[in-house]
Amino acid sequence: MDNDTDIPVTVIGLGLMGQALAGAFLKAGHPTTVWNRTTSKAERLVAEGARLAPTAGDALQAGSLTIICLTDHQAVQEVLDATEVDGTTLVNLTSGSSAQAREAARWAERRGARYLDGAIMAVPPAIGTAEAVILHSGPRPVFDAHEPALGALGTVVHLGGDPGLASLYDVAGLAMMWNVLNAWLHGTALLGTAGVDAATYAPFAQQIATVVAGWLPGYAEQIDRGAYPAEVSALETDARAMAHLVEESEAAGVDTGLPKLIKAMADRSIAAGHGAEQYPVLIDEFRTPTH
Ligand code: FVH
Repeated sequence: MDNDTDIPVTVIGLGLMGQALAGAFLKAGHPTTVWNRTTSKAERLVAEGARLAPTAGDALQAGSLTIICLTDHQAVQEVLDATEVDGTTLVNLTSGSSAQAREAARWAERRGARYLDGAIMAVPPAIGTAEAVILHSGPRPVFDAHEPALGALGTVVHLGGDPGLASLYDVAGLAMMWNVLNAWLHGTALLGTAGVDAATYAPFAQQIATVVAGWLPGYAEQIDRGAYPAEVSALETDARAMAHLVEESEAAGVDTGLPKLIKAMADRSIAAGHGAEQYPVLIDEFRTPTH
């Protein structure tokens, strides 16, 4: 394993994220070559010591490791299709679906490149700090060989050999984030009708979120076992409280879409005979979608 910070690296794509990635490599001491369609975005990095390559192909040849961070996979194909990638190592941190990641991995293999897909779970200012978690998936030996250099970007994790895993974790994390935020916004709207402002509700909501987060390992165990004994509460008890949430929302003139969706899932599960089981039995509703 090479852990020398003089390993030359390349960053293709200098949007907000690509600039942060290249900046972190430079700060860690890596000779850094950059390329971007709009060359002016390289100016600050060049002033900091980066080399601006005239073409993407030239940039690829300069680094023993190339990070790609563009808008989407289509942009990646547009840039790489006309470029020689044989013998290079590509780490594609562009957001996309798991299917796109797997297709990109097959494409790279056909063209003779080593390929890791990745997902950045951070915003640009966090890049280069331990707070920036960057997920990778694809061949483990490729990750191991480049982990020291990748480590300049943040906390790097390898999830497994399936190149689609990083994208799947990415969307799973986003689902968590948006569902938590939407639940909080819903509660904030409800309490707002009684004159409670968002800042007053926030600490209470934060406490609930923390308590619920603590349930996850035990619930995960039930899901993995496929057995859902009601240890603390039965689904039919939850469903009665869900009805209150729908009623309160209707009465307050707050949007009922989310609570009705949650209640419909519970109702379907109860109708299928799972009312006496515990909440995570709803996993089956997600596994057999009606939408
Ligand atoms: N910014 C963030 O907080 C998030 C955090 C989580 C993950 N993302 C993903 O990172 C990818 C890039 O995001 P970004 O924020 O850097 O995006 P932009 O600032 O809009 O930069 C886009 C770059 O892509 C280049 N580009 C787009 N299309 C093409 C193309 N057809 N050919 C060549 N380059 C292309 C664009 O070039 P230019 O417009 O400057 O010439 C930028 O370099 C993204 O997947 C996020 O989901 C970031």
